[in-house]
Parts: sequence; C-alpha cells; structure tokens
Amino acid sequence: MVKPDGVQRGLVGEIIGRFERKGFTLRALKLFRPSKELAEEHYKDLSAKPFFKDLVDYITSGPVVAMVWEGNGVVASARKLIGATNPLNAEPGTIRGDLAIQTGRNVVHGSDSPENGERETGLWFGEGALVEWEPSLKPWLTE
Ligand code: DAT
Ligand code: MG
Repeated sequence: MVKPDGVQRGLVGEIIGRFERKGFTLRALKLFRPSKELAEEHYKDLSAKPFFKDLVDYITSGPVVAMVWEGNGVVASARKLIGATNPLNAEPGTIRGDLAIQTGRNVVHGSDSPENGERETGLWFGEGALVEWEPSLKPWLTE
C-alpha cells in the first residue's frame, strides 16, 4: 500500500514501477481514503503501542493506493524492496531508503507474512477482488 504521504508526494508511479520492474504481477489496485475502523483493524497488533493513535491518524489522513501483488516469494521480497521500518535504517536502493526520512512518514506498507497478506487482502478489498490474468511476460520472468 502506498500510504497517504506517498500519494501526496506523487510517488505512486515510482512505487508501483519498482514492483512491476521486479517482475511481480498486479492482481488488484484501488485508490481510496481508509476509515478509522479499517485502519485500527489493519494495525490491531500495534494497538497497545504509544504511537498507535498517530499511526491511525496518519493512515486515514488522505487517500492510499492499496494493491495486491503476486509472484515467487513476493511477501519476503516486497519487504526487502520496501526496506526497514525506520527509513534512516533502510538501505539505499530500497523504497524507504531512497524516498523517506522518518518512521511516521515511511511512504509504504507491506504485509509481513503470507497469512497477513491474505488477511489484509480480505480487509482492504473484500471478496472476489483479485483479477485473474496471465502476464504475457511470464515465460521471460519464470521458467
Ligand atoms: P512495518 O511498516 O515496517 O511493517 P511495523 O509493522 O512494525 O513496521 O509498524 C507499522 C507502522 O507503524 C510503521 O510503518 C510505522 C509505525 N511505527 C512502527 N514503529 C514505530 C515507532 N517506534 N514510532 C512511530 N511509528 C512507528
Ligand atoms: Mg508491519
């Protein structure tokens, strides 16, 4: 997901482009402003943290671009492409390492496990939102 700061800063194309160029397949995408309830459910594991309210305020402060990407090892790979939570610790070449300077404005979210990927897909898109399609480049990306 491109967070509200990423959308406001005009980084949507840059971020989507990195996942496209890597070779992952886009299965769903939408721009919308998440509700407080959705944000709280999404980040419920962090509800006891002191920064929880600020996090929910941030994520609901404007439109986000939610996406579902598919491909070999996509969850772990996406976490690497995204970089460390604190952008100052994120390696150059990663999205956060290249494009952000503060944890509270780290431009992008990525699911941290396949199970959470499934959970978050259901939460952000609901049932039946994934588009089935065969990328024509598939034989050039995987054998
Ligand atoms: P990530 O987004 O890398 O998966 P996370 O799941 O631990 O990181 O936390 C979710 C978001 O919460 C993170 O992107 C930014 C915010 N956050 C995490 N730790 C924080 C902290 N110590 N201070 C402020 N915000 C924090
Ligand atoms: Mg996380």
